[in-house]
Amino acid sequence: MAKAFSGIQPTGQIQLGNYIGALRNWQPDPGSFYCVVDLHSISAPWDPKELRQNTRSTAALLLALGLGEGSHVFLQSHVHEHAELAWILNCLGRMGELNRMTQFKSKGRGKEDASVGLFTYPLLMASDILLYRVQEVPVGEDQKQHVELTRDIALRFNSRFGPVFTVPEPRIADLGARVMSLRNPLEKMSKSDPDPNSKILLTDSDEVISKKIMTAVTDSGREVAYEPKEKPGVSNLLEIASTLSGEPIEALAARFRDQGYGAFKRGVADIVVEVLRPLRQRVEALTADVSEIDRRLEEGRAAAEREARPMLAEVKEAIGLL
Ligand code: ATP
Ligand code: LTN
Repeated sequence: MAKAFSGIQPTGQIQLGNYIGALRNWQPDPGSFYCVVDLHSISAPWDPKELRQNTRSTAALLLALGLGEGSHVFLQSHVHEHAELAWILNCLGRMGELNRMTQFKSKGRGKEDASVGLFTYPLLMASDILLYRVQEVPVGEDQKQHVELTRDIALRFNSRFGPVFTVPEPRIADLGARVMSLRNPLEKMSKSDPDPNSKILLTDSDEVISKKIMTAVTDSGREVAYEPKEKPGVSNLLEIASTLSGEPIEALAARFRDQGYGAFKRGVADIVVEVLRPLRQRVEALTADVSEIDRRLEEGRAAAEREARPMLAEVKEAIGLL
């Protein structure tokens, strides 16, 4: 069984793309760690009150998914080894390689008021991963480049200072690794998109989910077919329905081919509603008891520290810090 590490930012309410591209593929295996990366989320402007709320609600979701039983759920800022290793990796990472990160290019490059943290963000992510000696990092497509940078840093460190780090692999699903916005199927669905109709939140009611899917932007024509280039809107809905129902995409497309977009969207909405309802109910039950969430995060912190502390000590020793 491969050990995994992954993280999610408390930058807003969790959206369907997070679930399909990442959370759904996080397994509660012993030795795996799943982290609410609160320090990453302050690389863009934030409101303290919202950060507190989003951190708790994101943690509640991970716990509702059962990731605190077997595997561990914790907050990044609770384990100071992350920030400390990040400084060391800041001194090993190179300007050139960080400049090539597409996430930085789209969010920060050329903006005088972008934070320095937005630029060095991938090295904090490398620290998260490398502290836990994991083999796998289950993420959506947009994070692949950051995991590859983590591999490069680990290999560079090991060749210079000895075999300290485990070199991890990204684990990216074949289908659903890039769920697109419901308003613009050429852009990825994103928590921080200000348009509420662009994304389905895991907290949305059945009615709201149905309405958002019924009004999703589709393509010209009326035939339902999986053609991501020519029909990005319809293909996105097919991917969502297929990943959530387990029904192969060709079978779904064949079933709805000649029924028109209205009937197709109703079918997709029913699938999404059925999958999200029980999850939403579990989250609501858990959110009612804040002290229980905090207690379980404390357990996660203790487990994370048991791994991170000796790892950081090994790094410090290897690089010559007394
Ligand atoms: P933000 O809007 O703040 O950038 P985000 O919605 O992109 O947030 P992250 O916290 O950056 O979400 O990502 C958490 C995980 O969800 C990552 O593994 C990321 O690859 C995955 N993910 C995010 N959006 C999508 C999407 N649209 N499709 C598939 N996976 C996604
Ligand atoms: N950068 C990631 C979040 C993240 C992460 C990690 C993912 C921070 N640390 C470690 C996997 C492993 C993002 O989703 N934006």
